[in-house]
Amino acid sequence: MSDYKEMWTSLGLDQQTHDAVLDLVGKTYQEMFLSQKNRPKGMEYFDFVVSEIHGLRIRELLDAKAEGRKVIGTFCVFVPEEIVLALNAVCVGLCAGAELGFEAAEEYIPRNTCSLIKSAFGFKLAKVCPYIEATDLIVGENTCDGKKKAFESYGDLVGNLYVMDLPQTKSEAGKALLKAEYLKFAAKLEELTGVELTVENLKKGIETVNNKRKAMHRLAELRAANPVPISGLDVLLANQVYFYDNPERFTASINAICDELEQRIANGEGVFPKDAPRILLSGCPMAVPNWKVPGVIENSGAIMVGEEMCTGERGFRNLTDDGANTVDELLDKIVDRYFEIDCAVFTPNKKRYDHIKEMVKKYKADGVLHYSIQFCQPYQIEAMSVEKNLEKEGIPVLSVDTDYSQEDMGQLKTRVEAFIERI
Ligand code: BJ8
Repeated sequence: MSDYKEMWTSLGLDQQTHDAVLDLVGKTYQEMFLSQKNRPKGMEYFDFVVSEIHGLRIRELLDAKAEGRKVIGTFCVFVPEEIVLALNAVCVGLCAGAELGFEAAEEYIPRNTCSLIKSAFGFKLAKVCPYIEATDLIVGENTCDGKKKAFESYGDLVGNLYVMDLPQTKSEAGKALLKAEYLKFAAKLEELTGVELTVENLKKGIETVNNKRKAMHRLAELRAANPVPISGLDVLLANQVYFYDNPERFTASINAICDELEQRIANGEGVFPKDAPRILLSGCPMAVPNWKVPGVIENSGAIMVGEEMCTGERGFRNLTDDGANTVDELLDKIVDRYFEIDCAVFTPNKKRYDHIKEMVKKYKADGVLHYSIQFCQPYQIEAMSVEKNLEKEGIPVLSVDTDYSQEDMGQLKTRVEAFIERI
């Protein structure tokens, strides 16, 4: 670790607060992940990744920069990684999942802003995120009102923000807007990287990201088994690491875990007993180290069998078709792929309800826990429709609103335990 101190100082981090953050992540990880029983051996890779979360990966990013590659930070699964990779840049997710620097953040955004947005400000203001500091460009997006307005002042804070406009309806006009925005984004990145989009580099970018998604599809499908061969916490962690790890190495690690899980299934081996209650998690994204609700679920004897969220199936679900012969046609294929994302900022958003039901069936879930971050209106409002829609069909739903604090742990546990009794 002492090895990295110099690197962190050069990035302008506040050493004391940063040490405290790493300490907290390490302790929480120990309690929630390393204490699990019968974990797949392949998860050792992710233990290593988390232990090096601000170490080795940051060094890799800085090495890439020294070779002339650019680092692009993102906050949303609408940012097309295919284009970033095609232009020889590196893509890293910047969402944070801890309550840090919130008081300072409230100088910029109101107290009743969702924790995901607040932590973006908090991590920057507290000088604890080497990913933010390593970026050449940060991409914001006009999705929910909270993000859209917050990015106005976030831009002043970070100084390298680019904001992408995004549609709010699944209409032809909406699709045309997405295409126009992806064209602008590509031009911006071409200017930044000095690389031009070609059919070859775009196809290569598509292939790399699709491989990552295919590995996640494989992992997801193995969770339909009974007993389930891997905990939901471990899969959520993989989903979180998905956003900042080297894509090829990540894909290989997930495929290695899948090989191991296939063997476990053949042996009838699981992490929880056969017939343990199965829960599908649905709702807002969960960034590292936001493991509170999953931890409560799995410590109460139920197992998570799927995540209908951007750090889950909403993020990796669709592949990009590379069957085209010009850059413009390939960009159309990319637009087609991203336009399918059923984020709650879209209206109407009926397909999301259908997808939740599909996932319940596919992963044989006994119930759905809908998770909304407090003050997230799009997901809080959709939570009510999800509940009505699913309960009508006999699928039990528990809707939970929470933030990044630990204060409601007791209350959460009581509600989750009562829900598990009901399913
Ligand atoms: S595609 S879910 S990553 S916008 S939790 S900041 S919605 S108030 S994160 Fe998202 Fe893209 Fe949609 Fe996915 Fe606003 Fe809600 Fe906060 Fe949110």
